[in-house]
Amino acid sequence: MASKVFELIRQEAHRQKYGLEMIPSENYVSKEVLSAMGSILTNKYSEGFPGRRYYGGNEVIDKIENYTIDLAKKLFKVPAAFVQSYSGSPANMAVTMAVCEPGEVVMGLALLSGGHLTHGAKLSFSSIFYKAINYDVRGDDWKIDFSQLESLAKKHKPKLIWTGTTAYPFKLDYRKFRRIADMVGATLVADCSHITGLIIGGVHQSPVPFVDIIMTTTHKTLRGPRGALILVTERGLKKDPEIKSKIERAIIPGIQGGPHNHQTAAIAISLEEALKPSFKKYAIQITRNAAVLAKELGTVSETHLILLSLTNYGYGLGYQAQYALEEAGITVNKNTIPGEPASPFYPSGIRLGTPALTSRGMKEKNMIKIASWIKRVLEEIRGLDLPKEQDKRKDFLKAVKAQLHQNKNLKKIRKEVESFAGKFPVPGMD
Ligand code: DSN
Repeated sequence: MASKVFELIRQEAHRQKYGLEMIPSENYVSKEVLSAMGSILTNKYSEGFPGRRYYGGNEVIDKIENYTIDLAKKLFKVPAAFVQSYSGSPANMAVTMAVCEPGEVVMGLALLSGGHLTHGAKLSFSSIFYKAINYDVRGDDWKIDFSQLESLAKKHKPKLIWTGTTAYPFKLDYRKFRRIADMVGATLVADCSHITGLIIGGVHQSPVPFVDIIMTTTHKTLRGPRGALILVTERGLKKDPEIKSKIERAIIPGIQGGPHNHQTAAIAISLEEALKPSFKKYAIQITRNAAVLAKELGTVSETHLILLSLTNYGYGLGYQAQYALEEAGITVNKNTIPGEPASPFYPSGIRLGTPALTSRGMKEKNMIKIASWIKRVLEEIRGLDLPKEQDKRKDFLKAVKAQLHQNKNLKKIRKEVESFAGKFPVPGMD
């Protein structure tokens, strides 16, 4: 009898096809990427690096890893690449271990300003084992506060400065970060996980001329399998000639054991895909779609994502919007907004984006339609008296979900969304 898991995978495939995937860090991979991920390469142990393994039988695995490294160097135009990190967080840990001794100062954008956990958030390794200092975005325009960053850097003399965001709808100016890093002698690292596809497509400035090290996940705008790349620039090699061996030692034995060879092979395929001219068109369309969607929702986006404040509906209601949109077949995530007036668990915004929709071939006119559904859903929850965290009811989230699940208007929107979404092919499925 087939495992129950296959029926669950079928249900998830249905959700991915008949819904609108708008979490900006998600995407659809190609059939070829899926095939490599589901291949016999998962059977092999290969601790170490090509030509330097602890196990026999790695002749082919060495070729796969070397090929992936070569593709990464070619795509990003860098002299060194490491492809074994399981995902973004372990890759950021490896970079931090390679650059800093425990207890040294790392600086990154605060989580509540749209940074990442591993850039110095409380409870993450980055502040447990290192001295983490966070910079913020400005309260008025939500853009990075470079004057605060400069004064914090001068005061705390960080060994490492992160540039990188997870909920930031504006372009980054790497030159400004470089200037500050140089003032204090810090290693500048770009975590461009969210925007890598945009960089490759030429719609965002490349960090390569400005930073020492780059970390990117491979599964967001890059449209590959889950995984990560660590890249070292010419500038980075000059700053620390030992950096390559430090990164290797941090990956293994520092953090990881055997690499996931099926994942490495799937990354190689996604890098081949990103090297094709069609990828540039894809990146351009992502940002065009996001700009139109943002405008329709009354805000702006210069990238692939939109951070929408819902304070005009009430404080801390992001979860209500997330659940209501989910009932309508639209997947987004609740998110804090800069200067969050409520709490990280019950934040006042939602985060949404266009990479996955663009992979299905959707264009600007489709964004106008999708924005109209989102606005209808938000209007619908405005009119409902949903249970709130402030009610101090233990089961208030369950009660919100139950009430939204009964809602006829949301069901009606869901039908429209399903019929619309079902018409667009899904890479890897259709
Ligand atoms: N979880 C990722 C995101 O959604 O942005 C960041 O690691």
